[in-house]
Amino acid sequence: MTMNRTTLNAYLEQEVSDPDLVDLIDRIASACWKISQVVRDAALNGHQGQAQSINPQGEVQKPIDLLADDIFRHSCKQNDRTSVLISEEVEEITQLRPSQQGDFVVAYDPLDGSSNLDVDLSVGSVFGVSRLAKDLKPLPAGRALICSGYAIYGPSTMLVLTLGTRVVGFTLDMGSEDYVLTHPDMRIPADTAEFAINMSCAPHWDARAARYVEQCVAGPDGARGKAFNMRWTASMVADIHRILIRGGVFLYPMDAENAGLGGKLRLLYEAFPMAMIAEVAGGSASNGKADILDVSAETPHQRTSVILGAQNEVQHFQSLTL
Ligand code: P6P
Repeated sequence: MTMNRTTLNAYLEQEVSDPDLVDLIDRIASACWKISQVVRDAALNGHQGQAQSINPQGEVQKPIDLLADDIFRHSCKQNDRTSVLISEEVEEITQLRPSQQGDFVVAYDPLDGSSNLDVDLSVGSVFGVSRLAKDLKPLPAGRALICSGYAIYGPSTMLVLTLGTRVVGFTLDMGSEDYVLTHPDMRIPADTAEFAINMSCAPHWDARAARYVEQCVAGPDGARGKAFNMRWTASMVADIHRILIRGGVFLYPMDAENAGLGGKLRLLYEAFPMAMIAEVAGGSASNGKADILDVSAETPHQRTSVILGAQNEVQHFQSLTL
């Protein structure tokens, strides 16, 4: 039985009226295809190990992070209306063309979770597309995102994106080099019994995060009345993808080690795109106090805590008063 093959191009032609936006998403998809090839051949081409340069987060940049950024940047530049690029790998905001000639803003993490590459675990790229605000403020508002998505480079390469009404997943057909629609409506159930958190941060959590996890691991006789499973891949894309496939909740709560920085994860090119995807898929995304999409972006590499996924779990976390 042959699958009804809806390709990414056919989907975009049907769903997006702005040809320039279709072109931009197409180019981002093409960049992710190229990055998937670089990721697959990393060990063969000496792209593992560490570079000498340091990214805005103060982390040692691996050569492949830089390569992925070049690929992403080059692709977005080919779009006639992309005006601003905001990349995890570059300190400054890149103004490609004056606002009169372009209005798309692309905030992206070209290779998220790259520390997993050396051990052959899934990594990904994350992106959020918005239009320049009227005041030309280059930093987008979360609720102004027009398209968010990620690519996951795992056993298969998938591109998951939303334009605001549905979350759809395309699987890369290596033979035809098409992205084929395989997940036409990805949803996050309101309840779950699976949480994702880096447990080694426990000594640094605030009381609420500690209480939430304590309840999760207390089992059926505990306050939650059910047993929870736990996963942590140290790759946000992989953890969020699992939640979109089988439900769950992802937590990177504030901890004493990251409090001075505002959190571990980055607002513009990790939390905002994933929050839009989560909300459109019927889930929630909070910084522990407010919806992430309502947080105001003041600096390009601003950080945040993230509680994202099953709506009732996010609400339960926020309801824990201590
Ligand atoms: P930790 C990867 O570096 C990342 O930005 C996210 O993809 C991931 O969820 C998190 O950091 C992992 O953090 O503390 O487990 O290394």
